[in-house]
Amino acid sequence: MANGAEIVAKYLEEEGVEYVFGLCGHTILALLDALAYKTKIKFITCRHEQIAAHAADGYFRVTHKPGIVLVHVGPGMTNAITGVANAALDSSAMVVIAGDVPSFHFGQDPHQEIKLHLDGGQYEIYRPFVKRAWRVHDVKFISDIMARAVNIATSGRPGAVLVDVPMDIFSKPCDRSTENLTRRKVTGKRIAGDASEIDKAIRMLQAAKNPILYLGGGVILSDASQEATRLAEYFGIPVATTLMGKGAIPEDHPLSIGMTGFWGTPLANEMTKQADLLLAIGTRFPETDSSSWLPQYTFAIPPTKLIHVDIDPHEIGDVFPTEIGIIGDAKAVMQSMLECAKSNYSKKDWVKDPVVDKISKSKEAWLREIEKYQTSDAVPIRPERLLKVVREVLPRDGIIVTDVGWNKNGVGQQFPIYHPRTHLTPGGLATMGFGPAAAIGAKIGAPDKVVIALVGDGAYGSVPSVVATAVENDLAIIWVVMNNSAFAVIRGLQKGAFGRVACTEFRKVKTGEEYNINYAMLAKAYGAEGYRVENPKDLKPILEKAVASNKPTILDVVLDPNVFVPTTGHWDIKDIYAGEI
Ligand SMILES: Cc1ncc(C[n+]2csc(CCOP(=O)(O)OP(=O)(O)O)c2C)c(N)n1
Ligand SMILES: [Mg+2]
Repeated sequence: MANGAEIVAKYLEEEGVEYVFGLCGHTILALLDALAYKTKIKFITCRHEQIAAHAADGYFRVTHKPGIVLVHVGPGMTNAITGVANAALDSSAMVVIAGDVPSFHFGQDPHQEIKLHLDGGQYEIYRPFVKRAWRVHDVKFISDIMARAVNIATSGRPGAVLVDVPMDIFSKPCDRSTENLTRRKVTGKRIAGDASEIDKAIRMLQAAKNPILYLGGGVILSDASQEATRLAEYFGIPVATTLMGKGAIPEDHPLSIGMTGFWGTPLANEMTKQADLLLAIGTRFPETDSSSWLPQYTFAIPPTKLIHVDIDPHEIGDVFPTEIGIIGDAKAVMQSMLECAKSNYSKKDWVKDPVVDKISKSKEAWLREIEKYQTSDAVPIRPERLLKVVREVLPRDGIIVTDVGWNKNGVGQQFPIYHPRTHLTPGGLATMGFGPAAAIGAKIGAPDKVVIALVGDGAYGSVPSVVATAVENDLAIIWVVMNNSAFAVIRGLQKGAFGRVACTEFRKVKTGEEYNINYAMLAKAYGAEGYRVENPKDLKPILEKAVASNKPTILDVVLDPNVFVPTTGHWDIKDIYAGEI
């Protein structure tokens, strides 16, 4: 007879799970044993549960298979929260399995129980961000709950779920059969949109003078890039994206105008603002992509008319009034839109359309503005130069993982992405620490692709042990650390609003002297390769060498700390600091 842990392990294996990310604790030993000795599943030991959750998130983003996280009660569960909430907000499918204190000791202060408001109630702290949190009360329900957990995490708008298992339940024998554990699987996930609304939408699109197709992360989640490109090409519609939507259409496509918002491209902000019709697919119009929703910067809705397609009804009409709001899967809806277009209208000969010329001229003008920095030989190195070199070395289908800071904002604006699922970034929660850790899951999910994590020194310093997991598992990840001895993006906002600096730079407190960490030496201490780069001319050969070596490597790049990503949109926090709104 199998016990609870063996049933979970068997279920995961039947479900096709190959990796579980986590960190041990006494409440999960039964499951660790079952995974190791009763299945082929590999447990990826991380040195912190936040890292494990980000790694599972990165794995999902690259493979679209749910990320499975296994953590211990108490500090294990609480450490994982940041990574789970980050995944939840970016709609990554994730199943968190947590060991809990023995069920018959609930309320008795067993080791690591938190019960200030509820006996045995610590799993409740996940409720605000998971789609569902289960507590397994009886071992006979464990297989059903696991199947429902995977269904909920992976269906509709993907997200995170929690299965909390008191440790005695892992060890309880269960006489329920372990055959056909996955019989409850959802097998068809494409929710079609309302045909008459799609028909109306296509009529509006055909009649529009200067429409824009606006693609969010939902397009990538739905694997709908081809449909998006075809739809854009059918009507010759320029395409803008959110940060999470980058790569939904190749950014060197003649109709691509880049990312919108605070750190967006000037062209994307200008064209979305002037559009008479916006067809938005799979986006929640987040604040930074929408310039705090102020009409003078990115979106002026109204007068722009909005057609909004999303799988989650909560998003329709949430921030902007909507002409047509369609609930449905991005790929299914765009397929129907294309069919509707083909039966009613002929394809536009968009290649010679003046808008294509306008896009290309504007892109060239923007490039001319940043080119001098991209080719600058200045020491310390300009961040633009580093981004340019990383893009040149990274294959078209290579994966770039970013964090928060110059890396995220700069990549959003100045780093073209050509394929879906090759740009991984913490969109919603904007979590410092995501980039270094998500790269682990990305490389495990796509072992044949080059994976570069472009991250700040603040971010790398918050999760330095990621490299240990890479060395243990032979993961040839390259972390390019943008080392500027500061939480520079926050310091930039601080300087702009307060005119002076406090607590945003890395300095020795007594002397005020700069405190700069050598991450190349840290890499070597962990048994990885490490290079410190101070001269821009060394960047390319060293990065190429790192790619060719196929070993975990840190490139510690000393950067000019006083360069900011140009902002072409708006963020109202400056007005908030000034007490003006
Ligand atoms: C966990 C977490 N804490 C704080 C923040 C606020 N924050 C946003 S960017 C940033 C600075 C990041 O510094 P670094 O990684 O060195 O990148 P840089 O800005 O220097 O390019 C901070 C602290 C955050 N996003 N996440
Ligand atoms: Mg920094």
